[in-house]
Amino acid sequence: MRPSSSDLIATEARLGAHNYQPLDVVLARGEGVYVFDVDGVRYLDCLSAYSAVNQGHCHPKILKAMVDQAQRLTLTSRAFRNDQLALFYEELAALTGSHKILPMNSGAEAVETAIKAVRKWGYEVKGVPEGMAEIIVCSNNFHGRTIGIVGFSTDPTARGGFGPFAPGFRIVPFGDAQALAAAINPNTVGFLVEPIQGEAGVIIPPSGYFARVRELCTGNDVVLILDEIQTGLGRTGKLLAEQHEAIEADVTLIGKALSGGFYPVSAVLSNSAVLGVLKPGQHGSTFGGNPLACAVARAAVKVLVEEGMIENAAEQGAYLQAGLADIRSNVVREVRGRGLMLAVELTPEAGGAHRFCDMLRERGLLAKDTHRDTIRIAPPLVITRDQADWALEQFAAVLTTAT
Ligand code: IF1
Repeated sequence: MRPSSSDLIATEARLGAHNYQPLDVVLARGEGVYVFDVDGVRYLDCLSAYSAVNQGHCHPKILKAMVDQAQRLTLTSRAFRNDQLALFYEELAALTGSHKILPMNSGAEAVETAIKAVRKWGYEVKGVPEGMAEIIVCSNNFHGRTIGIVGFSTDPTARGGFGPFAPGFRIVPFGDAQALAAAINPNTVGFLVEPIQGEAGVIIPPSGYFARVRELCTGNDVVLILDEIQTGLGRTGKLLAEQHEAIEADVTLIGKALSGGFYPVSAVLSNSAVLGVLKPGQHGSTFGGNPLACAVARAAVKVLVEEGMIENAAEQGAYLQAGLADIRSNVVREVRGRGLMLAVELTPEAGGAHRFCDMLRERGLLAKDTHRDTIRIAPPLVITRDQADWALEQFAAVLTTAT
C-alpha cells in the first residue's frame, strides 16, 4: 500500500531536520497552476515554489528539453566544455543585454558570487585598499542562507546563533536614498538590494528611490547589484523588475524561475568590468553551467518569452490586485504588489495570516503566510482570467466570513 500523507508527515518529523514548518499537504503531482496531493486533491498553487515555477508546474517544453538533454549528457564539470553553455550565454545575453554571465546553481550562490566579484573589482579597478571593501545592504533583506549572507541579515531568526560572521557589510534602511548617500564612503564597492523586498512581505520602495540609487551608485563608483532572484523573469510583469524603475543594474542576480523549477540554476549577469576581474581558478562550481542546467534554462527562458507569460503576469496581476482590493473586509489592512508578486496584509486583530492560509487550503488554494500578518500570493505566470476569478472568490470567502 502507498504510504498515507500522515505516514509521510510522521517520517519527515522523525528523520528530517526541523528547519521548516510546512502546511500539512503532501503533494505528488503538478500541472500548470495546479498541484495535487497524494489523495489526488487539486490545489491552485499561489506560491509557485517561491517563484521558481513561474512557467507553471512541469511545463511540457521544459520537461522535453530536460529529458532530451539528460539522455545525452548531464555533467562535464567546467574542466571541459559542453555544447550547451555558449548557447545559454548567447540567449540570456541577447534577452537581458548583459555583457558577461557566470552560471551557478542556487540563488545564494549567485549572491555569494557577486559579493566576491564586486569586492575584487573594488580592489583591482576602483583601487580600494586591500581588505577594506564595503558592501551596503538593506535592513529586512533576504538574499539566502549561507554564512556570508545571513551575516548581513537583520532577521534574528535567520542569523541568530550562526556567528561569527564576515565583516565588510553596512546596513541601511530599504527605500531611503538619503541613508544610502550617507553610508557611501571611498571604500564602498557595491550596493546589494532587492527591487521589491520579498521575504520582508512584498515591500515596494517609494517611487523615485531606484532612480536616486542609480545616480548615487554611478556618481560614487559603486556597483549596483540587484537581487532579482525572486522579482526577475516575469514575476512582476516585466522581464526584470528594474524595468519598472527605468534603471539598469551593473550586476543582476537571477535564479529560481531560470529553470522553471526543474533544476537549481542561477546566474550572475554583469557588465564586462565586474565579472571581468575573475581569472581561472578564482571561482567555480562543480555543477554550475552544466549542460543539463543550460538546456533546461534555455527552454525555461524561451517559453517564458514566447508564450507571453510576462505580459500575462502584468495583466492577471493587475486584475488580481484590483480584485483583492475590492474585497470589503475589516481584516484587510493593505493589498499591495506588482505583477503577480502580491500580498494581502491583515490587521493585527485578524489573528495572524496562518489560519487564513489554512482556510484557503481547505478551499483548494495554497498560499503562504509571512511575517504573521501577511498572505503572499504568487501564482504561476500562466494563470488564466477564469482561474484568477476563482482565486478571488476563495479570498473573498475567507476574508469576509472570518470577520
Ligand atoms: C527558503 C522568502 C521567497 C530570494 C532572494 C536570494 C534567495 C532568495 C531575493 C536565495 C530565496 C527563498 C528561499 C526560501 C524562502 C524564499 C523566499 F520567503 F524567504 F522570501 F522566495 F519568498 N534572493 N528565497 O528570495 O535563493 O539560495 O534559496 O536559491 O525556504 O529559504 P536560494
